[in-house]
Amino acid sequence: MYKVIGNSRNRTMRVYWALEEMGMEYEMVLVSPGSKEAREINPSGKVPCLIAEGETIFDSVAIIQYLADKHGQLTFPAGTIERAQQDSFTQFCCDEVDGTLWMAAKNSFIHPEEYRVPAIKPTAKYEFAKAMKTLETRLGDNEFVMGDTFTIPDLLLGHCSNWAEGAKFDIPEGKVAEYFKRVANRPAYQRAKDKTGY
Ligand SMILES: N[C@@H](CCC(=O)N[C@@H](CS)C(=O)NCC(=O)O)C(=O)O
Repeated sequence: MYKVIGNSRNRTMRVYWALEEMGMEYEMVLVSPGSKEAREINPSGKVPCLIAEGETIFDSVAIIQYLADKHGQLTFPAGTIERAQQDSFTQFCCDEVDGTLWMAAKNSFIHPEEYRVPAIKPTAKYEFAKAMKTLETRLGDNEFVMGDTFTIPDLLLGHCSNWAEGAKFDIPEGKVAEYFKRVANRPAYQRAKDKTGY
């Protein structure tokens, strides 16, 4: 059975959600980010980690794309044009959405106080707003970023939208807000939240 290292208050939720989408069993090994226990598994102390087939994988995107490829769900096959387009949305999410939220978080409460630059927050909000405009254009009238099919970047963007709301970033009304609602209402996300007490 898969072992998921981390807890639901961070990017580990992406792994729980992906496993719920795929109907897989998993064991939750509750470990806090940056803790001694996390460092014993991942030298950086970061979560999530996944233990699969006796090996450890770090990084939420690597983990959920591995699961998707392995089980042939939530993804287009490697080597197809659709997969390249799907991966482009994944990179967009990592660079422009997750990266921006993470920059704001690091400078609000993650870094030691003397290394924080709280004045970065307006810049982060500006970058986030730009990313939301790009998302609106790229999404168009599609249900999900790849059309009718829910894939890995939808899950990542859905997770980031929840993070953004918590961090008081503005989600533009209209297509983007409706898309985020659609993604967040997926039963698998609700199950992951219920199971992990989020
Ligand atoms: N790109 C990585 C980022 C992992 C990451 O930064 N995780 C945070 C929690 S969401 C963490 O463990 N932080 C602890 C630390 O940076 O010491 C991923 O997607 O898994």
